Amino acid sequence: MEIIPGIESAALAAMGAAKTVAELRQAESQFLGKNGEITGLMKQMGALPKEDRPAFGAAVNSAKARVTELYESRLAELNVEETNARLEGERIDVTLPGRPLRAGTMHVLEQTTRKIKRVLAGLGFEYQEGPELEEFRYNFDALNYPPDHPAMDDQDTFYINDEWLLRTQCTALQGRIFENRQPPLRVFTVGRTFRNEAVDRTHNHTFHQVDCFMIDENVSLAHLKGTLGAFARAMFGEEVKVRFRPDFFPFVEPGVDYAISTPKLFGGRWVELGGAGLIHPNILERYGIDTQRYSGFAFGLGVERIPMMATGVDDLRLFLENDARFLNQFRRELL
Ligand code: FA5
Repeated sequence: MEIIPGIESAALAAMGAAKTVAELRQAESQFLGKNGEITGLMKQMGALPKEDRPAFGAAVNSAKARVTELYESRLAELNVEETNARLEGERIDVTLPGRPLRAGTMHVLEQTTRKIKRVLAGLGFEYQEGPELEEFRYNFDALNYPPDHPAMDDQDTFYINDEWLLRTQCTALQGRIFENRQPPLRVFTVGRTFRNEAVDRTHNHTFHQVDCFMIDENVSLAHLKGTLGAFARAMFGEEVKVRFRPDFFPFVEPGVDYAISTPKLFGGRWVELGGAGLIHPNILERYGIDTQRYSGFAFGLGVERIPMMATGVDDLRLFLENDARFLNQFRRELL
C-alpha cells in the first residue's frame, strides 16, 4: 500500500517532464504499459491477504486514473506543439525570389560541328551521314588499301568481328555514296571516329572527323586548295593561310597534309589540320566512274583540332570527359 504514492508521483513526474510525444509514450509504457510499474502493482494484489485487496485495488486504480489523465492531457498538448513546430518549419516564404534555372550550354564540339556544317553547306556541299559501326570493306578495302597494307596499322580500331568495326575515318562514307550515285558529287560528313590509340593529349580513342569530297569534270588540286582556303577563312578568319605538304594516304594520289596559320592563333605557327588529295583513280574505276571524264578531291580533318586552336585547350580528352566545370566555359559561339 505504501509504495503506491511513490510510483504515482514518479509516473506524474515523468509525464510532466516529457518534452516530446515520443518521450511521453516512453513514460506511458514504463508505468501504464503491459509490463509497466502501475500495471505491475495490480499483479501483486493476489499475494495480499483477501481483506486487504479491495482497498489496495481501489488505491491503485485511482493512482492509475490520475496518471492516465495527466498522460492524455500532456499528449494533447505535445501533439499541438509538435504540429505547430512542424508547420513553422515548413512555412513557405512566398516573397522569396525564385531559384534561377541553370541553363545548359551547347557542347563545344556541337558548336564546332554546326559551324562546319554551315560553312560547307554554304560552299555547295551536301551533308550525308555514315554509320559509326562500319564494315571493314568500306573503312579499308573500298579506299584502296591493299590487303595487309601497313597503312592499316596506323588505324587499328575496335573490331566486332572480321567484317565489322568502329570506323577509323569518315572517309568510309565514300564507298557507300559511290555505290549508289554518279558524279557530279559534292558531299561531306561530320561524325564520330574511333581508333585503338596510345591515348595522349592530342590522341583519343574516340574523336570526330570531317570528311568532304567533290567529283566533277576537270577537278584538280587547285579546286582542293581553293575550297580548303575558303573553308579555313570562314572558320578562322580572313588572315588565315593554308599550307600543303606531300603525304601518303592509299585513297588519294597525289596526297597531302595541310596546315593552317593565322596571326591570331599560336603566334602564327603552322598547325596541322588533316589530310587531303585527289581521289585515287583506282577508287573511281572500282565504282564505274569514268576517269577520263571525272576526277575528284577529298579532304578530312579532326574536329577537336578546331576548338583546341580557337581556345588554347591543350588536351582533347577534356572534350569527352563531360566535366561541367570545363564545358560551361564555352557559353558563347567560339568561332
Ligand atoms: C585520315 O583519317 C584521313 N581519312 C584523312 C583524309 C581524308 C586524307 C580524305 C585524304 C583524303 P588521319 O589519320 O591523318 O587521316 O586523320 C585526320 C585527322 O584526324 C588528323 O589530322 C587529326 O586531326 C585527327 N585525328 C586522327 N587521329 C586522332 C586521334 N586519335 N584523336 C584525335 N584526333 C585524331
